[in-house]
Amino acid sequence: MANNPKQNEPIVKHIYTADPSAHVFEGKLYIYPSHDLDHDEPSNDNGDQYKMEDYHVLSMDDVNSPVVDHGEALHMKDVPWVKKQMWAPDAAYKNGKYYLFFPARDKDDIFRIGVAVGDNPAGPFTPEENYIPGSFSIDPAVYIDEDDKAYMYFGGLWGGQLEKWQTGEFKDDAEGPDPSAPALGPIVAEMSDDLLTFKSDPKEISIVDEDGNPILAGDEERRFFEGPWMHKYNGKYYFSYSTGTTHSIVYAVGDDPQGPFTYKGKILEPVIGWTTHHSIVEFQGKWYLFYHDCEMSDGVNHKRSVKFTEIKYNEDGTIQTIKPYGD
Ligand code: FUB
Repeated sequence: MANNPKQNEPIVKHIYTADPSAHVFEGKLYIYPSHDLDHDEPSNDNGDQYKMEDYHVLSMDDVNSPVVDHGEALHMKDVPWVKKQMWAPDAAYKNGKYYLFFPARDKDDIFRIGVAVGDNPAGPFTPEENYIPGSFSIDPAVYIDEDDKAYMYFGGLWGGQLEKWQTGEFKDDAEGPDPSAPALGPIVAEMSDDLLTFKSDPKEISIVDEDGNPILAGDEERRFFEGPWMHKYNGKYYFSYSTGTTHSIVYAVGDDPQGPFTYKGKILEPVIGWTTHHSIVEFQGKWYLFYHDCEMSDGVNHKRSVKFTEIKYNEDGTIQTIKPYGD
């Protein structure tokens, strides 16, 4: 199935897609989205409406080419540890193999992060028997640095269960910090060379303001909510994420892939729909933001569509804020 998208339009219209992780593999753009199901059940703050069951991989030869849907690359029925809700995935290439990383609820209803391996960027992918030991919460993003070290960033509040892990163990009734306390940070773990396990224990990332003070939990315009992404630009590490309740994609910059990161600003203003989730990729000399919104479904939060648009940097390395529907 092929669709010829323009920027800021759904890249495919035959299925609902969300949470796009874009990568350049074998000279093409590959997009790893969530596959939203077309149902009419009610929504809640726990995200039960996001009941995705499989992944499709999309690709484009270039940004003016048709988008190819390579079909189902992984279904939850083939993943022994998964009970439900295959949420935002990512992919990586290493050691001649392609890796699909994905969060899902395990048989105890706890979000974990799994990995599946294949020979082709479009899949199919063969899942590991169990989730990555020590993994928790949602929204994995794997970044491989120029020195070949690989890091997984992950975490998400509310339905993503990050609040429940503050003691290092899952506590079902745990609440987030007081608004005046530092916000919960996203999590990073260095990965083993085969990308199947964590080399070190996952640790919390610090995001600070321009004075070096931690961003507070009550600072909902700037605190991390979900959807981490890492990219490098001019030798600096750009850590970007969704602010959830205030619906923006924002970013913070640092000198180390594991942080700390200093908050810099907004990349994407709110889109139609509650969630916002993105990735950033350099392709053929330009930088692109892949994101999603609910325009095609007239605002149904769990029926989202992936779009993309070019991003521009200022001379000082800051990113120009995108208004998804113009001025
Ligand atoms: O797609 C389900 C969840 O919605 C993702 O994991 C979040 O990032 C949000 O986009």
